[in-house]
Amino acid sequence: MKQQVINVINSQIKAEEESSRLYFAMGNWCETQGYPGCASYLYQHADEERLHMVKLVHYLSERGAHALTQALAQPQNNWDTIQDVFKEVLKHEEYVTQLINNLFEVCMVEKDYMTSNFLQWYIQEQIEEEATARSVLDKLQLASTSQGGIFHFDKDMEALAKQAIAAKLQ
Ligand code: OFO
Repeated sequence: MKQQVINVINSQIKAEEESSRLYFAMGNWCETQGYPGCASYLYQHADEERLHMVKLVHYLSERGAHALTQALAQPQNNWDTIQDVFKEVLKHEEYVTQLINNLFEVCMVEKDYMTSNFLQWYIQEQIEEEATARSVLDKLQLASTSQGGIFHFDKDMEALAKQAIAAKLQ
């Protein structure tokens, strides 16, 4: 594998692990603020991001390269409102999409077609993750306008978390 491709995959490994820690910190904040459903949802999202990281690590090993276990940035730990949390989830997923696009571009320039093929899974995942983040934010904005809306929103997030966990076990 070309060193340039190995380097960008290693950067993505770090980014996925940092995403996992950011969502974990968000889940923890939700748990302390009385949003248990949002906490479950964000904790399971943190687990998913960790799996995205592990998938890249195994890919490098399969190709005879070495994935690095790296020092990570301290994530944000506090937010003013639950709306701020989910606005940031969407912003973060859009940022990850940029990273995946750049990664794909490097593979094309380096003519690493195997890696670009492998990255299709991540491209598809980003379409889904951005769409989910947008629909969660829409629901939250709607819920914020009615009395008791946030309580029901939190229950819906619990259900979403359960669905995602059940889908993983299939
Ligand atoms: Fe939420 O994204 Fe990983 O890849």
